[in-house]
Amino acid sequence: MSTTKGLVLRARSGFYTIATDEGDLVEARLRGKVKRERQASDLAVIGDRVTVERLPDGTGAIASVEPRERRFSRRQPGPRGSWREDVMVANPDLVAVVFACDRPPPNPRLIDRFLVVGEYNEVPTLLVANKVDLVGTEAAAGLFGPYRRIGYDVVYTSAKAGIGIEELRGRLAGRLSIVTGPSGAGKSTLLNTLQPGLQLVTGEVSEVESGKGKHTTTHAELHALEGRGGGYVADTPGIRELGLWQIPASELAACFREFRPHLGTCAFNDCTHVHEPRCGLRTAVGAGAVGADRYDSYRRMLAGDLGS
Ligand SMILES: Nc1nc2c(ncn2[C@@H]2O[C@H](COP(=O)(O)OP(=O)(O)OP(=O)(O)O)[C@@H](O)[C@H]2O)c(=O)[nH]1
Ligand SMILES: [Mg+2]
Ligand SMILES: [Zn+2]
Repeated sequence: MSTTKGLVLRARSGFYTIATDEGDLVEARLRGKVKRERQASDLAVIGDRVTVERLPDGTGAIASVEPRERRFSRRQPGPRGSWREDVMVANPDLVAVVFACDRPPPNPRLIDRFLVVGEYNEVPTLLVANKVDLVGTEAAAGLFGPYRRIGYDVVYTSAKAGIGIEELRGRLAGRLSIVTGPSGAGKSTLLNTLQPGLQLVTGEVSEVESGKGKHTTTHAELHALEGRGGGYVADTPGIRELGLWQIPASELAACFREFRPHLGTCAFNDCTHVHEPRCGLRTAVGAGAVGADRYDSYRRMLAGDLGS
């Protein structure tokens, strides 16, 4: 029996598709030993590097999963009212967060949650402002310009009008990335425009649903990118909420990158930047050096469903 190493492209209810280092695809299941040794949330996910034993019938068995260098995960409801970690991708080089400029309109609170999870997990985040054809470049810059000013990479695209596609291709080339964001933002349409051979299913955002989108993509899957540099990109199902997985309250403020220069200037070392006197961050918000919207996101996350 021969073994090989490979990359998990697809993981679905116990069945995995592995791109082996020998250049073929193998359908595999997990060995019982691996299931016992790892937490349920920690079983192989897309982006994991694994060792596969080749079985006589041409399928494989995953014998081990390599430790992850990075992850992008969220908090999901678990059994009996508990919470569990949902690792959306292992070892990503980039997380491309796609929001539409309209239909559905961008949700700044949700954008900030993606950015916070990216910062906490030390995964570079790219903001993709799609459907610029609906609002024009000026209005689009009004919506997403503030993120560029605080240092995030923003690409303006229209899958429909073919705008920004080469820029997006350049960002994905040679990397392992996922595209994520709300349903209906145009994630699958963008990837189809980038690489027509993918033929991903896309859906209409119906007016009846008030532009919310309807979850056309149902599972995450990594696809090999053609052309210069190669790489892999995963299309993923749209998400409504991004639960924060075990981000300590004391580390939240530092996950807002433009807050960092101000965090050492508070009177109290353990300042939560909410009610304490002589808070450097609140002073910066008052002076307009830090955006009130971002500070509002911080307070909501702090007051809401952090941690556990
Ligand atoms: N006007 C306009 N419509 C777009 C653009 N990109 C995508 N759409 C439309 O938006 C709708 C949703 O596109 P999808 O690609 O299915 O969206 P998605 O983000 O993959 O949605 P989920 O799979 O549900 O998460 C479709 O009707 C697309 O034709 C764009 O750049 N401009
Ligand atoms: Mg989709
Ligand atoms: Zn403070």
